[in-house]
Amino acid sequence: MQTYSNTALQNILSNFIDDAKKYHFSPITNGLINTTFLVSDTNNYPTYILQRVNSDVFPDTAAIMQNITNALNVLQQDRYAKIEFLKSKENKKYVSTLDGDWRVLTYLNSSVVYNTTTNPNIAFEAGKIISIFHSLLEKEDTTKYKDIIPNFHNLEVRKKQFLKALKTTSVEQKTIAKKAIAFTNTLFPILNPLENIKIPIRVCHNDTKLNNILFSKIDNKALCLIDLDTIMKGHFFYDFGDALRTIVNTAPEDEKDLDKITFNKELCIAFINGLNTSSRFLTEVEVKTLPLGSVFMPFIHGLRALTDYLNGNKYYKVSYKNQNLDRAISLFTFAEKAAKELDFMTNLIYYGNPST
Ligand code: GN1
Ligand code: MG
Repeated sequence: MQTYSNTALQNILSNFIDDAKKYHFSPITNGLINTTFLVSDTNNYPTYILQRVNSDVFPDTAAIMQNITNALNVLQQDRYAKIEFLKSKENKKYVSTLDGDWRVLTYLNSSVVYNTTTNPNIAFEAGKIISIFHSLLEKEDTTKYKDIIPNFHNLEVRKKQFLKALKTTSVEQKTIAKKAIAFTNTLFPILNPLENIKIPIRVCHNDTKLNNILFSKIDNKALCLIDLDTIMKGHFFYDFGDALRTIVNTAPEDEKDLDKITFNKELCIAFINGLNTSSRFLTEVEVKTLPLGSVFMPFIHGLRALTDYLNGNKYYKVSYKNQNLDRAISLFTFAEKAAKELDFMTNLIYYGNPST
């Protein structure tokens, strides 16, 4: 990862505020795409987030900022905490420098994120804030939203990318990835019922993993969703499945000890109870897709990680060579566990009555 001096970052910040020299920066490393810093003042008080957009993944920053602005305008409600992007001195929501586009947003005081949880209250709150996000955006005109990454969660397209990588990768890489490749053969067929399904298109967050939800440090209430770059059209089961895979599994998404990968029913019940607090907007066909959504999302993420491994780790930041492969096997293992719980989830979603 490229490193930046304090002065370089202060210079970028000075495009947005006058007293940039009084701030210092610490990297936030749980995102795999963008480069992010927490900006704190001389009293060590966190005040802003400064972020460089990864232009390989997100070539059109203006389109991203337009989608985010559209959504944030609607999300300004009492039950949803306000996040604001600072305008630059030239009245823009980002500035372009030689090495990319940068933006600054307000840091929410006393907030915290969790990478994983074992706390049902957190699971409940996560479900609740996702259903608030969707109920507020329910009436949005989806045609206003640009496709930031076309076919982001399109399994057919991701399958083609995977098959292409399989053809072009080395024999050695393919041998190392044998187990992960075998997994795909069992999981693809399970997802057939979601193919060509007619289902509403909504404005989705498209990256609702647990650590993209801000919680209050004081009472653990969910405040809002962060990491808004993939706000674009999608299906509700994307946001459902992405959250579920990171809440119901108490291990991180690149966990190597597969025995630690869980489908925790208590957390699942709490998450779905949280969702039910504002989920009246969901149509019958959407409700029907939810159980399989919890297999679809970990699987498609695993497939993308495996494809990136076979391609030589070009897309995701990795901290060691086989991290994408570990992530793929871990995600496939969770997808397989979720596939065994389809009846449990169906009962829970329809009757609120878990058959434990
Ligand atoms: C990427 O950068 P981050 O962590 O917010 C990815 C998501 C994956 C996630 C894996 C634009 O998000 O789709 O779920 O890594 N975002 C993009 O944790 O590819
Ligand atoms: Mg993201």
